[in-house]
Amino acid sequence: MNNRPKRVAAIHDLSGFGRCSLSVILPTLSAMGVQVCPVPTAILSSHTGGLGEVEFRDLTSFIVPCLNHYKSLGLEFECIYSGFLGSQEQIDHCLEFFHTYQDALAVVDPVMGDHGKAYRTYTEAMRSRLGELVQVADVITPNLTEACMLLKIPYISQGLSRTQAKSLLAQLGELGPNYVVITGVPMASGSIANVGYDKQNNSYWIVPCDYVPVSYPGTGDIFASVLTGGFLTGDSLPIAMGRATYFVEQCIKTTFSYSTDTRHGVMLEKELAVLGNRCNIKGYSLL
Ligand code: PXL
Repeated sequence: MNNRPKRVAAIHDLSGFGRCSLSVILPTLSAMGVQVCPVPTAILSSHTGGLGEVEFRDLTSFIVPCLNHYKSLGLEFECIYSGFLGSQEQIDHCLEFFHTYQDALAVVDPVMGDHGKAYRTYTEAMRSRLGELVQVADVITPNLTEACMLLKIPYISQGLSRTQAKSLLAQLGELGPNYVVITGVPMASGSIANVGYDKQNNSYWIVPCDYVPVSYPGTGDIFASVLTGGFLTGDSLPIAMGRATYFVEQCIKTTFSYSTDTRHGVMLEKELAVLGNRCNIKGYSLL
């Protein structure tokens, strides 16, 4: 019997300042007892959300040689998890990773934008090719902006009915993945919720979030990481969603109480221990 921790290859950027991407993915998954092998797509001095001129080094030429090294070692991965990409070719390189490890859980966080707008470095060509990654994914975790981009529909700025939310989830499921979670969805009832779809079991789920009047970078990365860690340690979809929602909410509420500059991200350091308690799960219900 092999009882080693589950192993994830995490193909994301490394942003030095601002608490996003690999800077938060590594500690989050490690705290959940999952081994993370970072495959950096780019190195940045900070995230691109309003911190001025960012130093950016593209690592496109690194990804395939890194994969080849792992293949030569005969390394096994239980999950391949992709996120922020630095160039269009990196989509092909991620596809190579997913094709090499066919049995691994394929998690694609289709990082492209937020609040109805694309991130600065995401070109139109990159956005249109991201669908190829979604096709091979088992799990996708777009926010509402990214969900609309993937479906090639205008950003929905008014609250969604339950029927509309289900329809978006089902349409995203038709693109390929078995599990779809859309984060930060404003509902017509006035609440903000994370909504999910398990295609195989034809079940739709909703986890309402407590409203906090601020937004921090990196919370999508933390959410997707806790969701992934949950799946790898035996959670069902609604339990993984409840766990990820609870943890991100704790991070946001703690950080908000300090009135810090939102561009600095959430105080993950203060909350990581919470992940060790497997009972911390936000309530979920059928959508
Ligand atoms: O959290 C998403 C993300 C990842 N990587 C970089 C970013 C952002 C969001 O702003 O700028 C470099």
